[in-house]
Amino acid sequence: MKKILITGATGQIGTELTMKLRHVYGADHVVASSRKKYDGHEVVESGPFEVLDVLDFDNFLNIAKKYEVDTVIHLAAFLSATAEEKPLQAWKLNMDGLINGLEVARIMNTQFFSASSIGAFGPSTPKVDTPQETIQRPNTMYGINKVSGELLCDYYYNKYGVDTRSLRFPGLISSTAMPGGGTTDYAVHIFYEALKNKAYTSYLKEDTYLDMMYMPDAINAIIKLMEAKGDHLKYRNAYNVSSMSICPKDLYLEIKKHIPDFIMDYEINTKKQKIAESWPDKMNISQAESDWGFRPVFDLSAMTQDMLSKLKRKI
Ligand code: VAH
Repeated sequence: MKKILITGATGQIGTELTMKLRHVYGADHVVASSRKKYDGHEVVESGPFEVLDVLDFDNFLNIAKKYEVDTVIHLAAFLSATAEEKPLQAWKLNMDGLINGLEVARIMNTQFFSASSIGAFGPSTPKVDTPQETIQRPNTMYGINKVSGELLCDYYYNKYGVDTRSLRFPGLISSTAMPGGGTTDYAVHIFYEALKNKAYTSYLKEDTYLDMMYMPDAINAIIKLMEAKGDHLKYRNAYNVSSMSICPKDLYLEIKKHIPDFIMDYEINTKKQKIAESWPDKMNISQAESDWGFRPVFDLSAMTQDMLSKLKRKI
């Protein structure tokens, strides 16, 4: 990967990924883009930046040509909770944006990364030890977008030879950028509330298990996948990746070890609870481990310690 275009670069994954890739490959090798130019944003100030609405195919292609990119990392999308509130807009952004990116990758002969999710699974998927290949009948617009996106990536690889690569992300926890409109966002907000108010009200039930991962592990997984030899990759639609399966109570008790008077209560958001309950509790990640050496390093304890120390400095 030496000339990279990132869409959605000011989002939760995009912010941390852009900064890491600029550190690894050099700032001028990483073109960040997002729908708006947020003046002062580290991604805008630290290297090449373009305003790009991924629904504008001509602009998408022109930017790829302008910088002669060899890699497109497509992150611009609505997350699960927002997609459930605005299903038609989500279909348009998540699907038309994705196929525009795939078309740019086909025309420019670039590598192509897109983000799938545990949301690509549904209520009939095995909840524990969820296989790499299993039933995928999600009942959310976001999940339908993710399954369709995975099938499109397979299609572009098999029909046009586009070097598509993707990860089924769990909930991602970052100290850098806030999440936007996800069902798993509680796992970020709880840290801020614990530090600021020593209290948090969870919108998910205490025993709602979901796969989660600390953002540094997610960023390293993207880089490792993109640098892997193509013939090592059995799956071009997406790989299961995760580093922990936790519930709100687990996270509360771990934070409480550092902030003893931290308290948590519950006000269940039935829409988000329903989405969360349709997803697996714990995915099997062995295919990612064997095909391209996926190795997360942060468990719940290490993540909590790092998040709290980083956020203390930030708040
Ligand atoms: C969401 N954070 O909650 C995203 C992610 C696994 C969840 O796809 O929608």
